[in-house]
Amino acid sequence: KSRLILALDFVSGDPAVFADRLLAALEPLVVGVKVGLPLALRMGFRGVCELVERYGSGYYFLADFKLADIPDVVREELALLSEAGFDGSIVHLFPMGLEEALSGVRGHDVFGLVAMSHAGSRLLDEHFEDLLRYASRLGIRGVVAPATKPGLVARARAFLPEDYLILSPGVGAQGAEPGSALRHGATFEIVGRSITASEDYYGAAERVVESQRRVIGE
Ligand code: BMP
Repeated sequence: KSRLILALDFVSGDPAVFADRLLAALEPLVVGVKVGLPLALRMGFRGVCELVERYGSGYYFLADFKLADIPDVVREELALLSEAGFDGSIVHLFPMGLEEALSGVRGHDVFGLVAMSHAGSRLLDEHFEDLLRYASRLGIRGVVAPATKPGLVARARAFLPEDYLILSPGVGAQGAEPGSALRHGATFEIVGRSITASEDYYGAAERVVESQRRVIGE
């Protein structure tokens, strides 16, 4: 239906009511929902699990807890997130040593973070090539690469195996134009505040999807 993944970080009012309203309305436009610590801390992990259960048939649920621990702990975290109903998880790659932890993960996608969207992430940027190489060795579902640094998205696309997905945050609130990451080789764009903070969240999502369609149609 689109290439739009909604980042559900910032909520107003009762978090369960807010999330319910958005997810019930946006299903025709949004393919996936990314949930991380902000929502879990607001509504409790049980509340998050209820959302996953209620809307899991309409959306791909991506757990974004940016796992970055010793491999045994990452393995346990992935098993628990999978058990909670999430379809995939975002994992930091810089701790490395993840081969064995990931080899046991079945039926749950793993996305490795290879760069971040904010300007100050210099240390990660310096190791971008290493992280890409590591990501491609791991045999995972894909990577997260920033729409705000389109050159990196293009390099990721050129370097990674063809079947790797590239998820790109940084569209909207962080300045990248909707569709711009797709143009540089991303598979999906992750968009949060420009939709969730809009009074007209449906219209905001529609505008993102329209821009994406123009790029895909090019
Ligand atoms: P927003 O569109 O509101 O800026 O949200 C972007 C989302 O993508 C947030 O959930 C953030 O955690 C995530 N993200 C990011 O912005 N940059 C990255 O490099 C990696 C991310 O996961």
